[in-house]
Amino acid sequence: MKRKVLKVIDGETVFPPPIWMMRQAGRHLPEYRATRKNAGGFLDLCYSPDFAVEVTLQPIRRYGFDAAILFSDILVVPHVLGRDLRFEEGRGPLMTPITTQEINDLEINGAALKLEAVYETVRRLRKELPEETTLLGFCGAPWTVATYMIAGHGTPDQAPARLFAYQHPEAFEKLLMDLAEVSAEYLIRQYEAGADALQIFDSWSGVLDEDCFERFCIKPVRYIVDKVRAVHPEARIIGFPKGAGTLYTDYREKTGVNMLGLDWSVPYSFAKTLQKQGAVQGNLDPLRLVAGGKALDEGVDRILDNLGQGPLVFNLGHGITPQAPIDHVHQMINRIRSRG
Ligand code: 1CP
Repeated sequence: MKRKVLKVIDGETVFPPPIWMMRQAGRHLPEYRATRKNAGGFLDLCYSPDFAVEVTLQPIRRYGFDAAILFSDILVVPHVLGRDLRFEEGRGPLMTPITTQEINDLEINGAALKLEAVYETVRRLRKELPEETTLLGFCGAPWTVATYMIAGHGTPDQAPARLFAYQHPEAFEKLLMDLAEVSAEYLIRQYEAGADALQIFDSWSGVLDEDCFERFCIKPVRYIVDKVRAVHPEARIIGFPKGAGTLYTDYREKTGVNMLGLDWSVPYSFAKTLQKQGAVQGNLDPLRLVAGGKALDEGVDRILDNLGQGPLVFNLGHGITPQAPIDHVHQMINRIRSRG
């Protein structure tokens, strides 16, 4: 049996389209908040296969999505590279900003092996998930992960990382390629543990000029894709270069990802052009899910009307927000599935 999301990634049209939501396992679910309390800290959730399996399965049980995404975070990679990482309730991730000297001293050998708990989670998930549910592994793209390592926290436009890259080009390039190396090994191990496909989250690619987009986003992601495919030529990879605008076309062509995750600012006319070159995933504005009602129905219908006749995985254009009501998620799913 070939799972629906995998059919779409391979270029087939499946209608109604398979559905999952970025950040589906997380704070909009009361059962997630309860498990998080029991686990202690957020990293305890990520590194405990018992807890991580449980929270990965929660949205599948509740909504019957077509794909589950491994519960972890993109910042476990810098964490196993020795960077301190804290998650404070309501504040997001916090790290000590990395210096050029610390970049030069980074030791990448063996780092991916330290994420054995994640691979164990993937192995257990593949056994526990329904047969028809696709299991997605993931990592952050080097640029996006680097922005947090340099600023030490989330920022609206990643000014600290952009400035660092201009001022310390050599150290910055080393950081990106070190992250690419470890991330590739991390993805290979997730794949070997049973992930059906792999998503690379390039959430901050939209703040770069064209030249930096090429060097910081495309180049290291191309490196990861090549490295994974050198071992597993058939591996299916989803790229999500949020905010890439017209550079979405280059991103697929030059990195070699199989499917493109589209953010909600991508116009339908352009999305259709991208879909002629391969599968697309997206792209509902997450705030339509918060609003519900007509705003939600119209958003869903427009995506189905414009992209439903080609290879599409229905998703949000970015992660679900904690305040999105569960009823609205059901409304979205019912609307999509009733179009069959
Ligand atoms: O269902 C899922 O998607 C759960 C697994 C998952 C994934 C794929 C989590 C759990 N995080 C991520 C990816 C991730 N983490 C990204 C890429 C996707 C995106 O753009 O949303 C990014 C940028 C991060 C970094 C991060 N981790 C942030 C954003 C910080 C910022 O201000 O820019 C936050 C808030 C976290 C913590 C986190 N990660 C995941 C959850 C559920 C949470 C909330 C932690 C909590 O319980 O308090």
